[in-house]
Amino acid sequence: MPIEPVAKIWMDGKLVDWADARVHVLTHALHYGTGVFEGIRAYGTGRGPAIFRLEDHIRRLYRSAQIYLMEIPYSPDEMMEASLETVRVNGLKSCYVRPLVYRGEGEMGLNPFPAPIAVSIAVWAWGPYLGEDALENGARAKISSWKRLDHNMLPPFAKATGQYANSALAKMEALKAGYDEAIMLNHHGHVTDGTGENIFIVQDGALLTPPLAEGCLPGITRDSVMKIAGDLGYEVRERTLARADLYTADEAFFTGTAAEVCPIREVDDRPVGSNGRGPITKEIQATFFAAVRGEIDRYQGWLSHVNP
Ligand code: PPE
Repeated sequence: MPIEPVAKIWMDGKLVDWADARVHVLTHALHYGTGVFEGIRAYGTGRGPAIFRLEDHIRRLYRSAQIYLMEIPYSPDEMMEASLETVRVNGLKSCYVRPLVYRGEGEMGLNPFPAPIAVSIAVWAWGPYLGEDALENGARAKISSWKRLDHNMLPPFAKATGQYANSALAKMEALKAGYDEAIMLNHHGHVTDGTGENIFIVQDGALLTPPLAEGCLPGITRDSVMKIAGDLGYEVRERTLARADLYTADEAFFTGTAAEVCPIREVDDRPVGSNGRGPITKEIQATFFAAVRGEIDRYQGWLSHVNP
């Protein structure tokens, strides 16, 4: 679905009209993938919209920039304030928030250093990433023939624009084959991530997710779910997963800012558990949605309210 324009986008310190938020065709990042970004969501709460784990997302943005030797010309506090302001001025009850730091126009060639650093923050309304039906009944996933990025090739801990060509190849392959999402293995054949999600399985009542060093993005939803599951009394372990662990799991689900907590009902045509949303997935999903909407006191600290 095409995104619905909003009023304003934050660009290099100023709010500009949606239609004016444009870049030149010789923008360095457009040619060489030299950008880092974040994906954040704001949810409606009893006190108006609140951005979920804003500080953690902005911290990860600075880590991505650090990996790519990019100096962000604003402080983390300024980036947080600008994110809140962009949500506020557009008047949306809930939305996705996309800060982007990229090499702009003025220089071409593979040396990125001379290209100036530009910063933008856009917001838009974004519904369920893998569809409403998948949130309830589960997504159908396929192991990709495309391997996930390796630490010494393109560091999976960075959320960099160019790295997503890897995800796009895997996503297209899965969609063309009739699946909703791809799951990528690393060069050892271990499970890493979906194209834009971390992965959990439930086995004998415990939650298992691959250790980050396997090549996962250090997901903030992953971290939230680990905390929520622990608080609900479940054992949570980081453990290397092989593809057959997915085939034989009692339950499986994706986590991500865009994907939220989304059950996986099938992997490579094998039904996972009951071939739908499992009971533990359902409980964690419900708790997650209550937390982001400000309905659970112990998780209030994760919210940054847009209207103080
Ligand atoms: N792994 C990958 C590869 C990934 O891109 C994401 C986020 C995650 C895990 C989950 O991380 P977190 O959002 O912090 O829980 N993917 C973002 C981009 C989606 C897009 O299509 O764009 C997101 O969910 O915002």
